[in-house]
Amino acid sequence: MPDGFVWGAATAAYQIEGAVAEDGRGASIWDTFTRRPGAVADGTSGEVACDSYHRWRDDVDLLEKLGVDAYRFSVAWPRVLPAGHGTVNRAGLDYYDRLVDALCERGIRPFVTLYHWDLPQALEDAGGWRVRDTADHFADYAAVVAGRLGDRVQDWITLNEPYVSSMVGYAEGRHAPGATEGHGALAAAHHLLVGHGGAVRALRAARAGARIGITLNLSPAVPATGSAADRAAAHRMDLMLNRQFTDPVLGRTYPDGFAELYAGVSDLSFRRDGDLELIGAPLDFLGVNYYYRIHAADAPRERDDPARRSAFDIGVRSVTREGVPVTDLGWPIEPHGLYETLTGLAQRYPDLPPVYVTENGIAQLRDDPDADPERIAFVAGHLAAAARAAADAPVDLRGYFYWSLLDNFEWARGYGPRFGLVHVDYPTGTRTPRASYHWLRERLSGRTGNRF
Ligand code: GBH
Repeated sequence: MPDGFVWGAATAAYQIEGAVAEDGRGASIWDTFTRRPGAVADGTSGEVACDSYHRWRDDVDLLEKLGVDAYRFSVAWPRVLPAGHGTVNRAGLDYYDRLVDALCERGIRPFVTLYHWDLPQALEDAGGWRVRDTADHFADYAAVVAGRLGDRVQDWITLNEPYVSSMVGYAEGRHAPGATEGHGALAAAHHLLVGHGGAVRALRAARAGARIGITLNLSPAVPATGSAADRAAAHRMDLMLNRQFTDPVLGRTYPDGFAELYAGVSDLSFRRDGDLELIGAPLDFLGVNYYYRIHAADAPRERDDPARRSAFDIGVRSVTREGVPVTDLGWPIEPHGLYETLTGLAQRYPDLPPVYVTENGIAQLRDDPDADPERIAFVAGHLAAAARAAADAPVDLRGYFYWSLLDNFEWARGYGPRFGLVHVDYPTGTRTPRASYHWLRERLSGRTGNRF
């Protein structure tokens, strides 16, 4: 990788912090959702998680010894604004202030994600992302965080994976807030993007030198067979998963065929004049989270009546292809999908900003700090694919963040899946670096002059 390439590791607040009722933090939709019976596979929550709210010094030590240039973490909105807007909770900001200081002291560049799915419950009670007010509150929250951390933080990520916050949370119902809506979920997706645009504007106003991006989870949707029906299914999946987000953000346009896909489900009346200018304002970088390709097969819709359909009900089934290796979670391992994602972006969007891979990683189910040979091959394979994409296409690839520094709370799947370079023993909080951590440390230790 070129000089100046940023090597990092990533986490998210609700997945690692714990301390959900400490120092004035308000409730988030994940505190509520995890109490719903059956919502989380093992019945757990982020109540304690990795206890990083108390053990953050250990995390910073691990990052420093790893030798990374950067750490991507998220700020919990309900720690900063317990009701989502209004009164600022200084104690919540103090936590991130200390963390940022410690990172800067060690020469580790903070990449701050402002929203990694933990919406204040009070805002959900007022309509959540279905309503435009939430987008306005998000922009105000961004300004508050920038006001406190912006003298040391330059790199900001507004949203993590608005696809997941909207479509998995409000349409599929597998994530908080656990709704299965049509129009409401599409409105949520749109308002997330409006919130992104508002936050970009607020951050630029607050900090002249800010570098601002958004992180999208992108998966090439490839037809399971050559049939016309499967090809059409892959196209529908691409619209819902990728282009609903990339077209407005990178192309200042709504995707062709989107209104037809959701005819009868939603009239898209939440779109307003001026939204695309706001959403599509120039960015300093795009964050790409890549995990897998989707092999899409045509499938019957769950509901015949579009008025009763969830926005997830688009008549597509994800299938596993014979001969494609999978992770312990059943996710296909296809580094070439990252190549396709990056080159595809460059092809479709002539003004593509610099790109960071802000997440890429592999989970194992075994609770064993000594087992992770697959992780090294996974990372090496995806790095090679990303480098090939940057060589073959106009992709200005600036960095790679492994997901995750630590084993952590994997949302609806609880604590079973372990993505960490570092094993966490949850009962004691003990952190043990895995072989892949040592492998990466050795690779990074050979470099010179890459620190900021
Ligand atoms: C990321 O999402 C998240 O940003 C991060 O918080 C998370 O820990 C990490 O991935 C690992 O999952 O459950 O097999 O039905 C990645 C996008 C979208 C991937 C939903 C999993 C469900 C597939 N995710 N998808 S499955």
